[in-house]
Amino acid sequence: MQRLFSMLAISCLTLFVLNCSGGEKTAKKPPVKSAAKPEAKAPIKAEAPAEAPAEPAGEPGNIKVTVNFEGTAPKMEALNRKQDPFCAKTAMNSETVLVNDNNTLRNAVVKLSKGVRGKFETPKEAAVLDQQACMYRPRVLSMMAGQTLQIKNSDTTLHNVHTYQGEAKKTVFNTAMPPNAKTLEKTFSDGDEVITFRCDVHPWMAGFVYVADHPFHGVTSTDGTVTLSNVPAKKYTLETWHEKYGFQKTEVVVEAGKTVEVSIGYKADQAS
Ligand SMILES: [Cu+2]
Repeated sequence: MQRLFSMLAISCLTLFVLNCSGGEKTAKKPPVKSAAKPEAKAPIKAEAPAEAPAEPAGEPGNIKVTVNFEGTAPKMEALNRKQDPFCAKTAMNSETVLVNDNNTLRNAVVKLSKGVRGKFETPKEAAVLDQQACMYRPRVLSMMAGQTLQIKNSDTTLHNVHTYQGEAKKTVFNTAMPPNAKTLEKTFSDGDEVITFRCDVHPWMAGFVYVADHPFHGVTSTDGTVTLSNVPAKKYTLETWHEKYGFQKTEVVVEAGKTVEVSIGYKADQAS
């Protein structure tokens, strides 16, 4: 996580915001992310976002976000999984950077920045993170603070789920999951955080859970897009996060009943 935050200071990128109503491409300034270190946070901090006063807002609209990737994707090397005969049965490559055929970036979190106010219901259905063939599936997911996360182990080998929060890599929980372990259920009450999942048995295993304090978030998949739906009409800061390339942000204005299209680009050479 420290590496990710340090990258914020050096990221100097060009964002292109494409507004479908105007059809204009406007070069924007590089994303402004404070170089100051974020304040240390307690692992679980109840901010009670649901209690915040609702802001007046018009009819909702939608934001369709495309996360583009410019340049040559780094080669994802084969993982050395020989240490565990169960894992070694399945060949896997690193998945740190997955670029789709349409030059979009997979596994990027897309979200409205912290501070979206309103009464938002916490989803009743659980988010699910599985350990399959000694990989986290999905590798990246987003969920809401207060929502249940079910953590499963579908493998017939021992994993341990070691989670970290924030720059200081503070452990949130660390739980062994042997074969046939009971599903672990966790909730996170601290919104706008990325929780990193690692396994101390298998050092290549990595997963990332973004915890939002509102429902306007998602993760890019094989088409590199996320649509944030039913967003109250007004101006927002939209942020993306990727495990290697870090944060980017831009401004977006949601108009009632319309879908605004936004493109955010990462460059292959921007990572340290
Ligand atoms: Cu493991």
